[in-house]
Amino acid sequence: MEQLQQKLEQCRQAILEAGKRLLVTDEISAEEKTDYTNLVTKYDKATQQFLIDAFSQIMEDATFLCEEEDVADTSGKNVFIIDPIDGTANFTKYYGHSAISVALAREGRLLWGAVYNPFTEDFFEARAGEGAYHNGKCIHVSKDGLKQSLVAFGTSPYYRELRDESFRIALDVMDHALDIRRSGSAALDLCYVACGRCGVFFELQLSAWDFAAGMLIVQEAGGVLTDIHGNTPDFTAKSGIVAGNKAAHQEFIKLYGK
Ligand code: 2AM
Ligand code: CA
Repeated sequence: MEQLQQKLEQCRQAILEAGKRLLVTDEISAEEKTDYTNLVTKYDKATQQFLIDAFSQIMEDATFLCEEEDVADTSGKNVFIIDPIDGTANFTKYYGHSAISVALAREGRLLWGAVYNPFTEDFFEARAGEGAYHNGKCIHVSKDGLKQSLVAFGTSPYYRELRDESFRIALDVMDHALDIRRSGSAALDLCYVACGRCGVFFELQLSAWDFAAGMLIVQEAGGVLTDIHGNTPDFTAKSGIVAGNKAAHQEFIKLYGK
């Protein structure tokens, strides 16, 4: 246990160091992946490689499921699920709202999740069974019902066919909630649910690296995270995501669940 604690501290330090390297002021040029909204920069790739190298040194038998470069091996004892920059579009615009997202899974269970926004130095973290933390302080989801809540959402930019449905729900939920927010980082949206800033977050399709770390952080903060049908998603696969405090999540699923 003590040894795991030490290893997680080393992982934390690697994430902080990777974050420092994202505080760039020179020109960020982006390459298109599948289309003009699906961007990657040399920073996404460098951050991913830096973290893979660091975590491989820290944990024996580590394998990786990552957003960039088709890295997808979940066969190891320790599986790291990494989005090197969640919110790349924001990053290319110096928007200050992007995060490194890292989950560690063992034997099919999430063991640790960390989401770090280096621009604001917000470090969200959770360890299974031990609560969720924001910069070292224990966090909890809010107690607000939907009517009193901000609802964060994403538009599944890589799935154009989900755009109308995403906005239909967002438009409709404005009549049931305090207001809506679209931040550009699903990992941070999940952390905002975990610390009570938002009552609900939804996005109709996300990849494992967008939500695995945030999933554990929401759950450990006392929240609920399901797919749009109300089922627990597989954190190594693509899924629609609805996260919230229990009451607001339930109201949301009742209104928009399939
Ligand atoms: P990414 O930057 O790692 O790809 C939110 O909708 C999710 O979609 C984010 O987690 C973000 O992850 C992704 N995304 C991709 N393109 C986007 C865009 N143009 N604007 C906002 N989010 C985008
Ligand atoms: Ca990314």
